[in-house]
Amino acid sequence: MTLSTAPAAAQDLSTDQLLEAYRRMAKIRKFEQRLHLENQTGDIPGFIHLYAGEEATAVGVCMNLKDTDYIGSTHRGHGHCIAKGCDIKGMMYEIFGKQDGLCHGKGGSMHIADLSVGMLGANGIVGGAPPLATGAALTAKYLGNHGVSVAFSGDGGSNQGTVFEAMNMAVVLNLPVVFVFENNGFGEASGADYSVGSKDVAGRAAGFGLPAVKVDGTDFFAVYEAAKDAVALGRSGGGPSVIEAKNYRWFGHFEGDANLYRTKEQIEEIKRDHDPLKIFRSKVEGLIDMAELDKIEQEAEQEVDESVAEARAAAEPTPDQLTVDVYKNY
Ligand SMILES: Cc1ncc(C[n+]2csc(CCOP(=O)(O)OP(=O)(O)O)c2C)c(N)n1
Repeated sequence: MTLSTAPAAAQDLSTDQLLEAYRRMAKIRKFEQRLHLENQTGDIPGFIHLYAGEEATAVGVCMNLKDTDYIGSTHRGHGHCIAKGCDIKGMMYEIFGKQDGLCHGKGGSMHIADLSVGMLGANGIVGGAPPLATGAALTAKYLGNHGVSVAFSGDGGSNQGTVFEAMNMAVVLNLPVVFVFENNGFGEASGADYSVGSKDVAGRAAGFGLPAVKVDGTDFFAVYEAAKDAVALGRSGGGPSVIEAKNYRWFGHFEGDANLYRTKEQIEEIKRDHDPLKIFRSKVEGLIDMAELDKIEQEAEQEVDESVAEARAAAEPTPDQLTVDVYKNY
């Protein structure tokens, strides 16, 4: 593919930014593939929900954000964390419940947070992110700092009352928040075509007076373009908006899910035809040397290897550390 036929966003982004986007997607993929194996050893406390297959959505959105912007995430939050800049080692320590984890081993996979990069937290409460991100957007508006926040939710999460309330309040107060719905087709084992009454997640936005777009969530460039517009709208005082990103999850709902609601062939087809990393490669052909992308994947794998080895060997929280930071001190 030549420069002239590359997606508009590929020309908008510098080579360094394109490489960074691929680096974040490759880190997510390697991190999740490795966790799939590590979980089988029984050494990871609690549940994990893997994000592999959805990389282009988190990275396409977060490449438009600064550290001072906030995101709220879901139970499937590792990809959002990595896309927003969380340290992989700090995350791996956290998932293994170690004292040097990003939340000192007390959050685990579903509660990783790092305010230093604007990550408000993964969230075990489905529909938990929209109220939090709306609150962060209210803070940004009040401070007048041009900050924007993003709420990630799934198609299942889109049915929650918390989401409706947050969208309504965001419109009423004209807040700089982007509601991103990752429609991977399932909430646990229930198809979105069953559980979303209107069958149209983005279509609900109109009922709240919100502009909305639907994008191919496996195409980094499609997501990047949509998020660029939505973030610019919020930053310039234009208010909230909605993005529905259609994507696919490669693994089960949680690690341990027997995946009985889809066939092996369907999962193979998803991996073959809807791989965000392969799609990215096809779109930057002629712009970027594929060997550079191979190298990025090797480096990501090495970083993940090291993080697992270190996390396994690291110390657990001591009993006195367990009671610190549990409640806010006023
Ligand atoms: C308030 C609440 N209700 C139900 C659950 C149980 N639960 C956990 S994940 C999930 C499905 C979420 O589906 P979706 O929002 O589509 O996200 P996905 O898992 O597909 O990423 C449900 C119902 C929960 N954690 N919180």
